[in-house]
Amino acid sequence: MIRSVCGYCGVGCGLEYNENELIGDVAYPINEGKVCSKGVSELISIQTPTRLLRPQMRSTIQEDYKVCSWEESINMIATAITKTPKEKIGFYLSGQMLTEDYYVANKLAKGFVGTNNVDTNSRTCMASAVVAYKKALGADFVPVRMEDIFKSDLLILAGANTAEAHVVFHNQIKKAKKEGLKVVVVDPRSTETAQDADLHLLIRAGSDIDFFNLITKRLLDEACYNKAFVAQHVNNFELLQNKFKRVPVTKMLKRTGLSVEEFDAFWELYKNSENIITAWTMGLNQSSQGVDKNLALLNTHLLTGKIFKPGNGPLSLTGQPNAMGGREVGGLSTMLAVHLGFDEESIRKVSHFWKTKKISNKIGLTATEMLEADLDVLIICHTDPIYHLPNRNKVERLMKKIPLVVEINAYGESETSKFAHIQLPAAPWGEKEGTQTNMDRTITKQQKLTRTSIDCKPDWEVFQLLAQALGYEKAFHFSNTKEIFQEYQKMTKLNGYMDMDEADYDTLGSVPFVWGEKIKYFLTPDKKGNLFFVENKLLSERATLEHPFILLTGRTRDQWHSGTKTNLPKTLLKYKELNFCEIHPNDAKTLQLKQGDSMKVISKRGELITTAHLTEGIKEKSIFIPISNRDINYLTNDILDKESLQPDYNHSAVKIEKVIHEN
Ligand SMILES: Nc1nc2c(c(=O)[nH]1)N[C@H]1C(S)=C(S)[C@@H](COP(=O)(O)OP(=O)(O)OC[C@H]3O[C@@H](n4cnc5c(=O)[nH]c(N)nc54)[C@H](O)[C@@H]3O)O[C@H]1N2
Ligand SMILES: Nc1nc2c(c(=O)[nH]1)N[C@H]1C(S)=C(S)[C@@H](COP(=O)(O)OP(=O)(O)OC[C@H]3O[C@@H](n4cnc5c(=O)[nH]c(N)nc54)[C@H](O)[C@@H]3O)O[C@H]1N2
Ligand code: SF4
Ligand SMILES: [Mo]
Repeated sequence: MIRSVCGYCGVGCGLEYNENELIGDVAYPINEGKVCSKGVSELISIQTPTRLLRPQMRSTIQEDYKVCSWEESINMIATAITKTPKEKIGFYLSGQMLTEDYYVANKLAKGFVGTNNVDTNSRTCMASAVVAYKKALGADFVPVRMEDIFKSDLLILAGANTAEAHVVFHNQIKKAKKEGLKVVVVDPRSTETAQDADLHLLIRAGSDIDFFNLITKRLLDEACYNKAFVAQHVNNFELLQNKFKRVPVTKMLKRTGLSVEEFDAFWELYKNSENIITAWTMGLNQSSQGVDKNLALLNTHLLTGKIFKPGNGPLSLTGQPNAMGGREVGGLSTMLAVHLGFDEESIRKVSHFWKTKKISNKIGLTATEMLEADLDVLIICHTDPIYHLPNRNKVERLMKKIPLVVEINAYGESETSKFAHIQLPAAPWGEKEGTQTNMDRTITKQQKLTRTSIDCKPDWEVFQLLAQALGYEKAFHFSNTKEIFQEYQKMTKLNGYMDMDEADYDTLGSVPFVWGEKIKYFLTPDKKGNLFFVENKLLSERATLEHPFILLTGRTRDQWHSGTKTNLPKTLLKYKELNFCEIHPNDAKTLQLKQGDSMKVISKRGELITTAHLTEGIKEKSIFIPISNRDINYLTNDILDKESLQPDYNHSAVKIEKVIHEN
């Protein structure tokens, strides 16, 4: 029996591998034996004909790929890097890479190639939460854990569909409910999560700042904020209080689409709950004001002092298995490594540690900026930007202009593969080992369960080969993931509050390590939390007469993003279709659409064909299409949050046409 962990979502469930069978690990603290359909299907996805098994290359994207050797492909990339100015080189990483993969890639790019153009798909996912946590709490630090729901009285889930996106956590929520936890869901759709809640607030997409500000307004007006906590631990209170004297309450409530009665019912519950956790994900982060939405939420916890104590706190639900680990390593272009920035002192410390003089003090390009920057070399690992970036027609145009696009992928069928020049075969989950940090700071270890396919390599090895070809053998001579993890552990000591060095690589498989458990205080220089006054500036794309619907996008339970691992003949779990569009029956009637009809959805930027699914679970004039439809981002707009540069995937204006099939 081998004990490993699931490589899909940020819950990070423990698994047990017995003679070709995967089951939940009963002894694992996170899931206590429970798993979802994705977890148990991990094994099947390793054995598919769609795996990428050999390195291959081509001179232009019009040609077919030809199989080549590792040596040939790595040398070609190394030569291109040597000839290219470093600001024209980009590394596009992923929250699904393991910590060791991330560490080697980040060390190579920032430490030795000398470019900070290292960013990750987490930019499209968690960037708003990162920026807000740093502003309000002082660091990208999640101050509450999943298990706290059992000590809490009220869980608010805002813009999060745990029933489909964090399945095992959702099961625990249901268990906690039986023990008395009340659950409020704030979502413009009546999701399965909403159906399980005590109260569902069907708010208008994009109005979360108004909603959280309405809570703050009540806290201030009814003086039920925590005066002692605020006085001792929180900055900017007077400023906030003054600003809130003049907020337009009626207008704010109107923008949320909630009635006075609905908000009052919520307020009664809120006011009378001793312990509160607010959890959120993409409904808040993916927004033109994603950071502000986060700050409005964080304000409520700072004002009530419901933070750093059991059963309380703002819990950002990380989506990918190692998005948090990647950020800790330094996978975002806006930080250097181990949560350190690009200030002189940090660069000095990291340069000394890596024994290099190449680190630049210039913040790198984000994933959402890279394609516009006329790069000459782009290395993409474990993610599919052609599929996932917004405004796909534009993304395709820009990608085509890059002279060398390298894709490291375990599967051959990504959308990006159509635009790459070199494809390198990675060893996927099960064929490699390494660590990941789940959504609540738990470091877990994926184990190797089967032999690595002959020509595939774990992602870290690919970056190490490249580093060696560039002449950096001295800094890159790791022989296994344990050595990398241990170097990373040493590095975390450069940052006072990180305590990963206490973890033991060898036992992580069965005993996960939770870092930061001693941190029960703000990580700002003055050890105080910061309140910020934010307002809904209505910056998202608006519905117009021509494009009267707002498109929401998101997940379904059994599919993982582009589906390279889940949309396979053997694993295709028919829980939900891959391609459908939720639409309100009244809107469908106006458009003469019936259940199952073919429909064309069109935005200013592009279009796609989908199938009507009539449901009263969505607000009128909004529609929802799951991201298992790989064409989804032909529709979406590329408006970004000004601070986090995260896209606004959930607010694109579209029109709908019925597709008439000729017989
Ligand atoms: N099955 C499955 N699970 C996954 C993934 C997957 O691909 N498949 N991906 C993982 C990843 S990377 C991530 S980031 C997470 C995402 O996890 P979630 O964010 O929980 O998943 P989404 O389906 O994107 O849900 C976002 C919710 O926000 C709502 N929403 C949209 N706009 C607004 C708004 O303006 N305000 C509010 N309050 N709500 C809004 C949507 O209706 C939707 O219900 O899931 C992770 N888990
Ligand atoms: N419209 C819209 N767009 C979105 C979102 C949305 O909600 N709406 N969500 C955004 C978010 S939150 C996210 S996280 C992104 C996700 O977007 P992506 O990261 O592009 O989605 P995935 O399909 O998970 O891509 C992972 C890739 O890694 C490959 N892979 C699998 N295993 C391995 C391995 O071991 N090594 C390597 N090198 N490759 C491997 C897979 O084959 C796949 O091509 O999408 C973003 N885009
Ligand atoms: S809940 Fe997440 S981590 Fe757990 S089995 Fe499902 S996909 Fe894997
Ligand atoms: Mo994500």
